[in-house]
Amino acid sequence: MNKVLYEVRDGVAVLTVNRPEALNALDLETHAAIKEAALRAEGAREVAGILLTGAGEKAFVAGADIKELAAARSADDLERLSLFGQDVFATLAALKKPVLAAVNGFALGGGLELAMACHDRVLCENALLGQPEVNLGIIPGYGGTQRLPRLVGFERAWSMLRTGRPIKAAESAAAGLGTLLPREGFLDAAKTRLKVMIDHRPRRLEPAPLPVPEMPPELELGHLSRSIDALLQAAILEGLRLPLEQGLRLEARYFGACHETEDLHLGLRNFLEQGPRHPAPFVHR
Ligand code: DAK
Repeated sequence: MNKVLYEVRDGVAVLTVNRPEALNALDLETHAAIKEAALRAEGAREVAGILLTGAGEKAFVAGADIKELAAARSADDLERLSLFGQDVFATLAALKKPVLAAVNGFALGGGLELAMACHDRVLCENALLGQPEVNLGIIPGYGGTQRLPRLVGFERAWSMLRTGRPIKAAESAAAGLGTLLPREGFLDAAKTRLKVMIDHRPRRLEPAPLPVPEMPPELELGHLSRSIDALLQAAILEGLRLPLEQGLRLEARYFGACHETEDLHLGLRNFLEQGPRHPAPFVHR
């Protein structure tokens, strides 16, 4: 089965991530298929803009494929996987034709990072957006620590990243993540929005360093891993002082460092054995 569907109509290439049985979670094959489809659309004379969405009613993309992630054997493995994903997302971000993410449901973890790598986003009213990685004993590895603060501002991103709590479509839109659209006729309205982007130059994410407060706010983290939180804080605070590209490389290194903690293994095993709703028994090491 094709993991990314490719369809061109009226000058728009619609790329649909197509793993509805796993809520369109991104495994390596899907990453590669996204890159291939994006480059195909960029090279196609009949295509003026690209719409990226998820198959089914429920999800845009519910994250990286956690089962695949749990199979990584070392920090180097993880850093390599992270750089692979970042390369796919960098390809999307650098396309000359405008790329709009049509976020039609869950956009979690790697799913939100994928949407943020696009040039803009429309958010269906049923969408839920977040970076829940800390629940799994990891930090975002596909650009979330660097792109989210640049889109929604430091304080909101600091809270979303460190607590893992998702936000609904209306709040996401108010925060600057995209434009809210009704469920009825969502994809057609998304295409109309993309046509506006085709006629004007799409805005690009500001790659300059982002100022960070000297004393970032304290947060209540409950059961979440303090060792993972320390790596996450460092990735955010050190990364944002750098231009985007260097910040992304730094994030990949901190992502790899999660492998040295006990909490990564506890968090991933907990997800595989108990599912997403059972809090992991983190030991903060
Ligand atoms: N990976 C793999 N399978 C997933 C998945 C995921 N991220 N999300 C959902 N699924 C699967 C479920 O396991 C389930 O499969 P079966 O049990 O039916 O075989 C199926 O999709 C339907 O899910 P649910 O039954 O749970 O559906 P519900 O509607 O009840 O719940 C939910 C929907 C989205 C609230 C729930 O599925 C959920 O919380 N899912 C996990 C969300 C999440 O934590 N996302 C991942 C965040 S971590 C990396 C760099 C970056 C990353 C990874 C690696 N490298 C450098 C390697 C990023 C990591 C993330 O994205």
